[in-house]
Amino acid sequence: MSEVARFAIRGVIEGFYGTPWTHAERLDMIHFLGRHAYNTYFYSPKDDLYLREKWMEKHPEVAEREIDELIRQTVKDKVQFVYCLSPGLSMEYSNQDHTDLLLRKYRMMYDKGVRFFALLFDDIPMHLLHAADTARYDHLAAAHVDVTMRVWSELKSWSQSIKLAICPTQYNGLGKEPYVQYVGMHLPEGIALFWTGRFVCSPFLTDGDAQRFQKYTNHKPLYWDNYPVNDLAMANELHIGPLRHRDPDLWSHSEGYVANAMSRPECSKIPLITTAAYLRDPLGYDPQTAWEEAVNEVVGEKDAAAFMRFADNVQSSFLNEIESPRMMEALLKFRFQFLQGDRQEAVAQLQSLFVEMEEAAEQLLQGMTNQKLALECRPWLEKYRHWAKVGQSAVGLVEAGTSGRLTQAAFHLLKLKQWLKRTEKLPQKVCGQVMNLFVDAVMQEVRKAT
Ligand code: LOG
Repeated sequence: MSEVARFAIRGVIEGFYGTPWTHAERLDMIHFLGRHAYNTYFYSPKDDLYLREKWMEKHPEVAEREIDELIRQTVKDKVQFVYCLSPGLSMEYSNQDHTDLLLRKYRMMYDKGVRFFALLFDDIPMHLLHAADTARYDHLAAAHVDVTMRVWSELKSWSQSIKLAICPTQYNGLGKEPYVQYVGMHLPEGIALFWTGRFVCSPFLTDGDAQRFQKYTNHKPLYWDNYPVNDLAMANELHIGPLRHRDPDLWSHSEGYVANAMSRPECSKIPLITTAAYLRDPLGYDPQTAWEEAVNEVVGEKDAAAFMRFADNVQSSFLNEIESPRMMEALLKFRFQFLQGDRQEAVAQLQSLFVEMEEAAEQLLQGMTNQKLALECRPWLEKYRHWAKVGQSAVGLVEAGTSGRLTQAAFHLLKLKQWLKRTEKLPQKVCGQVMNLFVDAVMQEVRKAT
């Protein structure tokens, strides 16, 4: 009988830069993960001081109590809680006191029942920082192996069933870069190695790359997929599109799959539901179907159709090559009809598209059932509404201009310029370049005519 296509670790990491989830959001997310057959939650917001900058210090009491509650929630929802520390900004790897401080924090979590830990060395300099370390180690990889092995042996003395994952400093590429190859080859297979694929944000994750990674590092990768996260340079993109381009056999060539989420938890749920569908049945996964189901679930029946209209234009990400596919199609059809067919009909159709677009925006802005989602999406919804106004003015201009009503045309041109100016002030990515191209084409015609 064939093996069930199942990733052993099906996780989400709160691993983004930016405002960490609130305690209530975290509890809700853990429950959500359990419901969608995820089995692991990695607690690692980059901006939680006590996990990174102040990794040596104990969590404040309030945070400690909240962590207790999170752990209890994970038990209820059958999700493993992974306690992650990122000590690399200041840790002296050769200093046993530092290792002891790290272990002290792990031990506090162990005493609360945590059995899965992670040591994250991402986003730190690729070289040794302290004189004591340069005296002791040849390179950063040797230091990381040494400290990891000391931590590992202590963890194992607490319980044989403890798990440990490492995020190497070089966490993307091919796996044969000297640092990661050294780390992989010197750590036992039982310690999992995070890898984001060829790039920090990898458009494709392939079976072939996973197999090569294993050959070079002697570890199956534990995928850290930087989708739907939208931090730093991606902050103007809202990643509510479905997961795409992850190979169907990845599960058999990896230790597991972990999605890095957005600091907007409600928005994150949409792509995370599609990801759950991929993790459940990688071969049968269909992004569009999974996406529609996810939108229905998170948005609710009342607003799902309007939201889908909006979301179709909010797909800017490294996973998606065609932005605003339906809008693009409609504009291409318009150009064809306008030049070759019934002009009036072409204009009427396009105008109703932009009117419906505005109606959808208004509906979503004025009162979505899922109010939290509405709040998180608001800047993108506003931008969407603005594009609808731009579109209506542009079509008005085309209509008036081609029928020789010049006063009307001048009015629409003014409106178009005003709306365009306002729209371009909003940095959120909505409609990709599709609307700009359309407006440019209209303006070019105006220039020709005057
Ligand atoms: C960080 C991650 C961040 C992500 C996307 C890893 C392993 N680490 O470049 O915390 O959310 O990129 O910006 C990262 O991906 N580093």
